[in-house]
Amino acid sequence: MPIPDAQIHPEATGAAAKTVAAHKDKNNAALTFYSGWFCPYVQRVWLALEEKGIPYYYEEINPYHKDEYLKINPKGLVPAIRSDGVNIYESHILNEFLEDKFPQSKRLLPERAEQKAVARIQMDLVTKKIIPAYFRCVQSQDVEGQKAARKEMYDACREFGTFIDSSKGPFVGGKELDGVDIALAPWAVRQWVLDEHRGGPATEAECGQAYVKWAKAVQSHPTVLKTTSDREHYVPIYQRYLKDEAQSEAAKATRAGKVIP
Ligand SMILES: N[C@@H](CCC(=O)N[C@@H](CS)C(=O)NCC(=O)O)C(=O)O
Repeated sequence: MPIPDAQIHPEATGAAAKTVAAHKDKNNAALTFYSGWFCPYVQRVWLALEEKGIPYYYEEINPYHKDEYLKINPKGLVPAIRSDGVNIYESHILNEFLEDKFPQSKRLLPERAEQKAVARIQMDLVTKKIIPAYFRCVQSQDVEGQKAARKEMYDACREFGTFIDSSKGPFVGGKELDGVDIALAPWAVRQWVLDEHRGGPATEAECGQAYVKWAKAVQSHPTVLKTTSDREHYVPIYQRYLKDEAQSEAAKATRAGKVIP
C-alpha cells in the first residue's frame, strides 16, 4: 500500500529552489537546517533564518522516509536544526533558539520580558486555535464540519487582527515581519486551499479588515515568496482530502451555483 506522503515531490521548486541553491555551502554555514520544502512548520523556521540573514546549510528531508533522520529528530518531524553538535526541533522552539543564538541579527521577538510574553500569548492563539481549525476545515469531509471549522478559524483570525496597530501595519511587527507574523504566515500562504475548496475567499465580514490586509501583505512578502515552491507541487499533498470532492455536498452545491458561506 503506497504511502501518499512518501511520494511528495522530492525538492523545492520555483523561487524556493533558488533560495535552496544559495544555501548549499557547508563551509560557510553556521548551522544545518533540516527542511521539507512543503511543510508549513518548516516555512516558519525558514522565514526566521532568512529574515535574520543567518548563513545556513539547507538539507532536504522527506520525513515520511525516516531512516537516518531519526538520529536528528527522534520524533521524525521536520523542521530541525543541528547547531554546534546539538540537534534541536519543534518550530517555535527553533525560532526562539535562533533569537538566543544570534542576538546581533534582526530581532523577531521583543527583548523586554513583558513584550516577549505578550508575543508568546499571541503565538499561542495561532498554535492552539487558528492552525487546528485550518486543518479541521481541510480534513473535514462534510459541509457542516467544514463550515464550523472555517468559522472557528476566521473568528480566531479576527482576534489575530486586533494585535495589529493599523497606524503601523500591515503586520503585527509594523512594516516588517516579526515572530508573531511568522508563526501564522505559512497558513496564509496555504489559504488558497480554503479559498478554492472550502467556501471561497476569506471576507472582511468573517475575519475582519486587519486580518484580510495582513494575509494579502504576507502572501506577497518577498521572504515569504522566496520560501514558497510552485503551487502545483502543493496540490497533491492536499488532494487526498479534496479528492472525493467531486462527490461531496460542497462540490454539488457549488456546481448548482449555491454559495457555501
Ligand atoms: N510540532 C511540529 C510539527 C512539525 C510537523 O508536523 N512536520 C510534518 C511535516 S509538515 C512532518 O514532519 N511529518 C512527518 C510525519 O508525520 O511522520 C513543529 O512545530 O515543528
